[in-house]
Amino acid sequence: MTEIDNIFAAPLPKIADFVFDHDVAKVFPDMIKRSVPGYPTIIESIGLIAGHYAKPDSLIYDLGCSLGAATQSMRRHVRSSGCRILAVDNALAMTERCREYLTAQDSMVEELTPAEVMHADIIKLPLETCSVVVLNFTLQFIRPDQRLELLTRISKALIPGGVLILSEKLRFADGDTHKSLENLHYAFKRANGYSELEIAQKRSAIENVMLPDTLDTHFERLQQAGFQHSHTWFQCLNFCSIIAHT
Ligand code: GEK
Repeated sequence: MTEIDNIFAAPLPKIADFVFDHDVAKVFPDMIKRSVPGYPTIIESIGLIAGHYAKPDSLIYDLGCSLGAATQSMRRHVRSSGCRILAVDNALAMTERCREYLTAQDSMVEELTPAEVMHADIIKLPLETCSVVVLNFTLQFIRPDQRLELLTRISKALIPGGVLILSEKLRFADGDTHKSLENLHYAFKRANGYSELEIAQKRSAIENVMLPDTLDTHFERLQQAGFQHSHTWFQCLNFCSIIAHT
């Protein structure tokens, strides 16, 4: 079902801003695994963390779900009775395929937590009371001036004891640290078979679309949004994941 990512393999006359269209959706599992250090570990661990914090009869959100990798992991790990997962994305190419993946999972595994897929913009989506929210590499695609408002709505929707799992690519205020980890990230991509041209063209396509923050900015913003305590639980090179507690 999944194909090899060669979207940026040939020289492009003009590099347009990156969009989550059908071409990307088709190769997405390969693209994200070869581009994000630690992605398989993060996905498996999101299931584990959600399983630990999900309360019985509660809602779990996967916001910016893409093809639902985090949702699939949570469906396997969440064992509290009466939970359901809502996986949301504003790219139709993603939500259509995400439904197919979840149906395939249903046919292969028994006793999964029920999940629904919704095509919606998470900036406009009213959030219901919930116990776990996942933003797995999604916030970095939200306009910076809209990030605090979104996180504030999430912290208000979460029940006491609920958590947000926030994974992001990081920027570093210290130039040397930033350069060193960025270079190692390129080494990671090279080791996964991406050429110099692919790396350079992808960087140009994504630089106006995906805007990473520093870890300090994340922690300050989470506090402002109403989270009591936040800490990282994972970092590999310049990619990290945070748990924010209500
Ligand atoms: C995973 N979480 O595999 N509303 C809804 N979705 C959005 C919005 C928005 N406003 N903006 C961006 N997205 C996934 C990976 S990918 C990360 C997440 C990456 C969606 C966008 O359509 C895309 O599917 C996703 O956020 C980001 O666990 O490609 O690096």
